[in-house]
Amino acid sequence: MTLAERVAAAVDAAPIIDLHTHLFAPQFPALNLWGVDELLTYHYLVAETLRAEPKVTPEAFFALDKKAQADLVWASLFVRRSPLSEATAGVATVLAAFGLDPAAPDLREARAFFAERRVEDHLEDVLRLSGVSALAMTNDPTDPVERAVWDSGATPDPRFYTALRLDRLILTEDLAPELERWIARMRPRYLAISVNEVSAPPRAVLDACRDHGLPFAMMIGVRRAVNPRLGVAGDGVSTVDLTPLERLAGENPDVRFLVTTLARENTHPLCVVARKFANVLPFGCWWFMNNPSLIEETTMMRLEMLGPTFVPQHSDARVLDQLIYKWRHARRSIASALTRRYGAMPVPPTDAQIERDARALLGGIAKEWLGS
Ligand code: REL
Ligand code: ZN
Repeated sequence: MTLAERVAAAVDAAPIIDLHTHLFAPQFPALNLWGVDELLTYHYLVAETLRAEPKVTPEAFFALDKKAQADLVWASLFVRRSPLSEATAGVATVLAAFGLDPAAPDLREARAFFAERRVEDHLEDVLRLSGVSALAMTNDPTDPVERAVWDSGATPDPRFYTALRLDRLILTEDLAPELERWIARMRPRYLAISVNEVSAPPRAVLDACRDHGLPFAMMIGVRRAVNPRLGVAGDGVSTVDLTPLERLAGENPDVRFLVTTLARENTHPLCVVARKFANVLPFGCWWFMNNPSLIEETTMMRLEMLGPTFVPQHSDARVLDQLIYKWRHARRSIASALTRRYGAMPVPPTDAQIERDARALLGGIAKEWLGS
């Protein structure tokens, strides 16, 4: 076997812990998205369709029911054009993984296939096909649908880790008791927030992380609603100053920070911050960075600057089936970056070394940070 083949085999075999998704355990049935219509109405594809079809206004698109939206996306991005973007290529990968034709003229065959699946079997198949052993949800107690499930006393499938999302909860006036209450109820693996610029979170958040030994995840550089007509597809990006992150990490050495940035330009400064502060863990190539070329480039940079002490990817999946493509594509990029770095070593790595590194990067480091 060539070095590239040995590395690819080790990366494919390593169990994945997916640090950030928008998926839900089966105990949250109303929030579970899966199947071809959900795949095609993913907001990445909505943005691409509205760009390809300028005569369709966002308002007209959103007025259609889900099936009609999916038909339009399919006709526009898969039939009239080739699925070259990462989001379209992803759908093709998923369909092919289930033995469906990614070049079909319409969605009849795919819909019939998904209509016959039982959701319980489908979950097991997707986890197996994607190599994911555990994944973090995004849990927001201010969402009434999600909240009702927590209030009903349900306990999520243990493969679905909880992550307490603070984007909205943080606006609560008396935050500390709310945090205590939801940490006790959800038993989250970490607290998380998405922000445009970095600023110190409220004291109550850092105290809660410290007291409960939980990491604080910051997802940095999103500019919400730059085109509000696109709804959830209308968010943008900005490059941000990471100096406040240095301060935060330096002043709180007993708090661990999981950090991902949305702008390509922030990837390098984040590596430098992580070199200075061991309590900062770069994780994943977020959203607009989740493209094979950028994952490979970013993973190379992180390997060169940090060695195997980071988490190369999280899927951010919103639709269960996306785990298959997001991880198959990411694994190829990660394997390719690793092969190049091993190729630069004067002595070729042993199989045991490759396996050790792949397992650490795909799941081991995440497990250490989140507890098993
Ligand atoms: O967690 C987030 O804030 C983002 O990942 C999401 O808001 C975003 O819409 C997501 O679907 C991107 O992949
Ligand atoms: Zn997300």
